[in-house]
Amino acid sequence: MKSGFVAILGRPNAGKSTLLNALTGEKVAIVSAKPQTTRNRIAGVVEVAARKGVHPAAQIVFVDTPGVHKPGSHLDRRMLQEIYEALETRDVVLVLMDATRRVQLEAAATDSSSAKDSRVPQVSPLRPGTSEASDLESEPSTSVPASPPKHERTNWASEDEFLFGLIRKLDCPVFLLLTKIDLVPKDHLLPLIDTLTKQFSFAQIIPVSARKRDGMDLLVRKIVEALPTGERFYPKDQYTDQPQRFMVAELIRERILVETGEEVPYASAVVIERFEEPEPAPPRKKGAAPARLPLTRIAAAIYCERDGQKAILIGKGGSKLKEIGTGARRQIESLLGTRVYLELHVIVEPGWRESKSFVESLDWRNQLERLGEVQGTEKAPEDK
Ligand SMILES: Nc1nc2c(ncn2[C@@H]2O[C@H](COP(=O)(O)OP(=O)(O)OP(=O)(O)O)[C@@H](O)[C@H]2O)c(=O)[nH]1
Ligand SMILES: [Mg+2]
Repeated sequence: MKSGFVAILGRPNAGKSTLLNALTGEKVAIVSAKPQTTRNRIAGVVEVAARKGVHPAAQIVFVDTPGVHKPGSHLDRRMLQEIYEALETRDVVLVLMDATRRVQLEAAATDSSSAKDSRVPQVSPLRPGTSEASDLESEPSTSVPASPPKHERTNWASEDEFLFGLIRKLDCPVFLLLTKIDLVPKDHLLPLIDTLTKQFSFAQIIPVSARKRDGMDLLVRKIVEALPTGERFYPKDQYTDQPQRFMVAELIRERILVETGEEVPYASAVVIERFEEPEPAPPRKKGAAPARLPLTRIAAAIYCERDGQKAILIGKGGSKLKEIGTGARRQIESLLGTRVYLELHVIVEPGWRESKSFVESLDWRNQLERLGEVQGTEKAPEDK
């Protein structure tokens, strides 16, 4: 069989997490219309059956990453670090470009060459290592309705260059994926592909729509062809590396992204404080009525940076927190397959995004280590 790691790279909102979910057929990563949704790298594992005369069976470990953006806070730098770590182990890299945005940029570049407007970035050719680029003040009106707060809007052209700089250092096959093609007229795609082919020597260029599942089979086939021969990295039925406890935290954060605006989603973080799995149900007696689903009890803290943000998260008479809780609980119940009792509370932690220790403590891999330590300490007296 074949197996390997495939890093999914791209600017914020390119559709990386949507692609991961479409490929795995599971909700592995949260998705939102707001940029910078993903904060940690997340693996999604896909088993591919052998196709006679086409390819052998394979296990592909896709690794979703945070969107490449100019770091402003310690949280941003941590997100960039996650990208570097995903690139350390990879056999193939997928670079996702939102086709709707590229079409806008192409159009802007064409307009600018006639209007000679120096503020519009030139998209061709992309030069790695050069960070000077013109400022793009208004966002293109693409499929993505939401925009980051003004102070977080950064320079798109230079971030594209940074992304290309990252992949130029790689020695593995790099595929370009034009995403969200369901939103772009077909006649716009060909010239775009032509331009991008001149800018970088991609091993493959594949237009996809994760939403419509267009291009998925071709993508998987090309990846399997490029992977080395090897054994599975994960058990056959495991679809992600994230423990459920952290998927739950992400589902709560997803509701915050959906339910709140402005600064609040960016200044929010979720930490699970209590996660009590139900006792295994006793065997059912013959003829007895089916037992109610077991209950998982979860308590989570939502961190934000200011009192004003806390007031927004709680809402009038607690209404907003209730909406967040109800929406999250439904998703968590479908993830866990149990009923869920969810308790949420909001804590102000001023300037946490700038705090190295706080940001590190949020990382689920670090939390997992600490939990292991705590459990180890609790068990110690019995071990003696
Ligand atoms: N129409 C359409 N929308 C898509 C498609 N893929 C993603 N989107 C939308 O694009 C937005 C961003 O998608 P995400 O998957 O969260 O993007 P991302 O690259 O993971 O973003 P970050 O985590 O912020 O870096 C969401 O509103 C998605 O629903 C697609 O194939 N078609
Ligand atoms: Mg994402």
